[in-house]
Amino acid sequence: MTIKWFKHGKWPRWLVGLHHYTIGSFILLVLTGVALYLPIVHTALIRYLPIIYDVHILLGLIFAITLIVPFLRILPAGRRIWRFDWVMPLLVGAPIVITGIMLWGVTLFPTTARSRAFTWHGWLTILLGAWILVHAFYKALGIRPKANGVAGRIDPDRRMFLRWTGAGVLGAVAVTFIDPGSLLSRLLPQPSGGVGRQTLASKGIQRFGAYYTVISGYPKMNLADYRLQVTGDVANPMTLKWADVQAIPQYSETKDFHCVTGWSVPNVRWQGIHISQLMKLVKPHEDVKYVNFYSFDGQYSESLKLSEALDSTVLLAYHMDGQPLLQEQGYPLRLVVPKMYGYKSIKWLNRVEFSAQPITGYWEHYGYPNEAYFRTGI
Ligand SMILES: Nc1nc2c(c(=O)[nH]1)N[C@H]1C(S)=C(S)[C@@H](COP(=O)(O)O)O[C@H]1N2
Ligand SMILES: [Mo]
Repeated sequence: MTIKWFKHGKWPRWLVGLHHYTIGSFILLVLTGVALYLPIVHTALIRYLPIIYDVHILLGLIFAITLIVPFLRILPAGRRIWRFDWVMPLLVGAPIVITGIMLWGVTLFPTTARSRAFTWHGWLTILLGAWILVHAFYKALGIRPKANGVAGRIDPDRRMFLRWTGAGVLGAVAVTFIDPGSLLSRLLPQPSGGVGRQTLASKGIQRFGAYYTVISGYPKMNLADYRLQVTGDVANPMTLKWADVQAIPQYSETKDFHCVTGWSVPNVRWQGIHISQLMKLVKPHEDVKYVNFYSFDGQYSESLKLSEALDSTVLLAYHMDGQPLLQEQGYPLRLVVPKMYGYKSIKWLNRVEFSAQPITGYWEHYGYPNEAYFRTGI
């Protein structure tokens, strides 16, 4: 009799269809998520990323609905289900959805909570993925656990649904706002020396979600060879050596950094110079409305309206958190536009052009908006 309960064919068609949809969409979510985040894949799929981003969010929202649907529909009475089949998607799926929504809602949540949400979004997905593999395995082998016990079968009802989903929601709030991860790492002994996490962290490496590049590798530059061209529609075009850049009075800004793909870094301290200081040197003509930026990686470019470029938070930065930029982060000079998504903050900057015309920036060419102020939504 118990075996009859477990037969697939006995489940209503809509529930079986939903089950297959959820599995398929989970796989797609993992693939699109990896494409957005993992630098190697990210670089390979560059031209498709804006669409991959939208697909990921759309699938995520549908995934959230598929988690809730069994609750809204009356579940067939007497169809017992293996307890973990019920618990895992709710307990782990709910915080994945919630952390995902936090990543999506850039301006709605504090950056510190969002940067933790990013970490947990990944780890919980790995956990759920691993469990789905285990699930697929025992299904394939036709293993039928005992009817009772922790791993036994139960009659799913709405109270359980609420309890497990609620636990997942609370869990999401706890890990993003209380951060047990850092408590844990303070209690655990820290690895000393070597190329351990600490060494990397002290270099600031762990602060950023990823070090992006659109070419293969990170371009290298000696300060002695470095030149910053300041050109365009100006009275007095100049080529600055590193010492000339250093001679310009330095400003400092502490701001959060947001990449459009979801990761954020709270309180990054940048030091560098303002674009208005370059303007004093080169004297742009009246008709200049845009500032265009070019990288010595030979590929990347960006463009800002003059008014945006003159915002007091915009810097050509050479220090981050008190240290010279890492090679991966744009050494020796990068643009920082804290009020816009990270793709505006062009690295390895070597040319600033004042112009009456904008250029189409690297990502803008692939469909990202020119005005990259933070937004929520597709
Ligand atoms: N030259 C260059 N600048 C770049 C990029 C790049 O690939 N090449 N990536 C941009 C994107 S999308 C982001 S989010 C930030 C990432 O900064 P980081 O590499 O210091 O983390 O740099 C921006 N500037
Ligand atoms: Mo980005």
